[in-house]
Amino acid sequence: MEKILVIGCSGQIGSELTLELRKMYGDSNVVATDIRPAPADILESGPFEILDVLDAGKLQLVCEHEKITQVYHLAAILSGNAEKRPMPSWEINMRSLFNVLEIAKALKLKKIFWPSSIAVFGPTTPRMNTPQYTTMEPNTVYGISKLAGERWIEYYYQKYGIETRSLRYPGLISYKTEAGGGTTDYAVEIFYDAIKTGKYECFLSSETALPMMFMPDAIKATIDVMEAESFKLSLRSSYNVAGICFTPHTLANEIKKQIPDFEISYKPDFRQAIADSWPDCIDDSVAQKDWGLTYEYDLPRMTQVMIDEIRRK
Ligand code: NAD
Ligand code: AKB
Repeated sequence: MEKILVIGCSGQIGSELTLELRKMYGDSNVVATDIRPAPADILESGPFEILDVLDAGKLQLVCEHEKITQVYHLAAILSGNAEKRPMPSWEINMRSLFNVLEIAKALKLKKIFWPSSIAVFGPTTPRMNTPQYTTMEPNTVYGISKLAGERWIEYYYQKYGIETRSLRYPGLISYKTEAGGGTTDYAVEIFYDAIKTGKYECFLSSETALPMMFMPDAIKATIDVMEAESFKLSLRSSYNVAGICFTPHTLANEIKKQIPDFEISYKPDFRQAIADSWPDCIDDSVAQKDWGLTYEYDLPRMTQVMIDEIRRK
């Protein structure tokens, strides 16, 4: 019997992944936690606890009391917010990971999921079809913490046999919960503003290409890599997952097909430099080969669902 702990259940990914895990493992077998209250559907469907992942003592007590076997550790400070508060963000991103890994070692937990990001790449990385193995010199606090985290999860696998699993998510696009302070957030905000006001002022320039992924594809990839048999995984750092690559200009044109009067303007801010250091699109052939990564959503299909669902909200 698996018993799962989700850390950061109230965020953009956690608010959807928790419900999907409850469908798979049973509502009472997925314990949702966050430092802030959870959305109503998480509170109503199963156990929830307020938990600061930096409190290692409480984290261990929850894992022991609930007889946890797997952890999905989603709490982090994302790229844009981390640049505003470098040291506290480093502390949250790194110490939380060590707390989870040390408890996994002490309690012999079966599996840990910890997400990495395209932020592990930097200005010296090839931007087009960025390979799985390449130059990685991130120049953001967030990117440095993700690259260090990748090294540490591989270390805990090799030294202590902990089944660590990870994906380098691109920017994630979803309609349930707002994005949490990243550089790719424009691709979520644009839909809300297009529907509410018919206009959007983008904080990246029109031709800034970035890899993105629609949330249902990200949730499926997360569960697939966690469910994959151990021998199929050829790497224990983190898998490239590519999704869809587009610029703000391309996305705006796609939205105009549904909302013809939609207008976009551009006022790049500090996040432009972050985006400029990240790939345009990445190569995820290793994930395809090892555990069969696939996608359902291309740009037109994702745009249609985003507009329909946000209108419904
Ligand atoms: P988010 O900011 O929406 O959610 C993170 C959650 O963690 C929040 O609900 C927050 O309250 C919680 N949290 C923060 N500090 C905490 C603490 N000390 N203790 C407990 N909970 C705490 O982030 P997200 O978009 O859901 O991202 C989840 C993970 O995926 C992060 O590691 C992030 O780096 C990674 N990721 C996200 C994206 C994306 O586009 N959303 C892309 C790449 C990687
Ligand atoms: C961010 O923009 O910080 C995140 C990410 C790509 O890691 N969405």
